[in-house]
Amino acid sequence: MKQLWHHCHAVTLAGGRYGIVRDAALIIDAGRIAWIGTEAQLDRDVAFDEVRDLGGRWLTPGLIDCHTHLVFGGDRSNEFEQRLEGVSYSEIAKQGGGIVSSVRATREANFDELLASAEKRAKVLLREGVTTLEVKSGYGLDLESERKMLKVARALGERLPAEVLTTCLAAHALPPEYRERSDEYIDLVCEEILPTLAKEGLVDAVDGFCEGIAFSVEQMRRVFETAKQLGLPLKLHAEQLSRLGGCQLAAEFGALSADHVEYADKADARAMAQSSTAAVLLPGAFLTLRETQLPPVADFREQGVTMALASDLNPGTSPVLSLRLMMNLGCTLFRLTPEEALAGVTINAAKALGIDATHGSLEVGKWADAVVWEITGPAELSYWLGGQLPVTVFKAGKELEA
Ligand code: DI6
Ligand code: FE
Repeated sequence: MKQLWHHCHAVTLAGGRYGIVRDAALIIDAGRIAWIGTEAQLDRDVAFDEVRDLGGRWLTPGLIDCHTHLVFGGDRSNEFEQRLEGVSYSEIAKQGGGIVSSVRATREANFDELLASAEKRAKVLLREGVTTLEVKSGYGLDLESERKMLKVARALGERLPAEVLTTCLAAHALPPEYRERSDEYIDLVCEEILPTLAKEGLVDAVDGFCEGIAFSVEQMRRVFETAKQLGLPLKLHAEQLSRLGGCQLAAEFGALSADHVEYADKADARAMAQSSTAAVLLPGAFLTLRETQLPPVADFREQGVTMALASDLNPGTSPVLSLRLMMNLGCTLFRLTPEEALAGVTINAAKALGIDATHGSLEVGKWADAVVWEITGPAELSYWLGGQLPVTVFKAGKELEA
């Protein structure tokens, strides 16, 4: 099946750089981009099975949400109300709320219930052009429940017209039954949960929460050593609420990404640049927690650290259902440029997932994952605060139903 897409302006992100081809044409062959150039350069003698006139609209790579916790039981809108009344996040946690309440609800929910609620949320993301997303476990915190979450994520990948990459985040929080025994829980993660789920093919990457309220650098080092032995790529929730040294650990292990990173500094940026560890910025959590410490965007920029943007979709600190809204907040709160915001949800998000050889830009050889936007220019993608832009979405060259 050979297609021609033409009469559009393409933001290619080729080679990881922001670049525009005006009056562009693309040849799509068997779901991949076979050629891209200007309409004037197009070889008129080639025959196509299908020709699509994109009406002079803008074409971007399909959006990639590289950090979500979108599989979970229940919701925590009650805690949102409590926080508005002045109850703190840690007080709520002490009363048995917070992450632990999502753990309880996730353990209680069966596979079908988890899948149904996750699918609803994922579809909202997809409607505005997300063609690939990452889904973390981390609300199960025992072998069976972590397995259930990752199986739901795999099932989502089969049901949705989008790709789903799974990340095992068993080291997300201390399960209540391990109170005061966090090293023993890390033993369980390293000796049982990770090896078993990796063997079952449920794990594409390993993540952890390195923070005072979660796990220490030394505990995360053990998790990383285990993951490395299993041949799995690494990610880390690092420097979100304090500077513990997670970014340095992520860099030392050559992790794909360090995420949140509000409390990272210049030395962290330097180390991350050297190990090609991406910084995944999560303005939804920053906003929800009314955080004031800004991630060191200028240092990342200066050191050449890859900056991705993601939803962090989770029931506690980032009830976010729009990646485009994250582009807006990335610009407004973190002072990214609209160009950086678009790179952050395409090629740089692909780098943060280790799939940039095949995803994230409009380049020969890559999957024809793309979005057609009715906009006056690419900055408009970051400009609107919410709402929905009319789009046409292609996954591997195939148009998705609206
Ligand atoms: N960082 C966060 O902000 C969330 N997880 C994490 O590692 C919190 C998740 C929750 O409150 O449910
Ligand atoms: Fe997260």
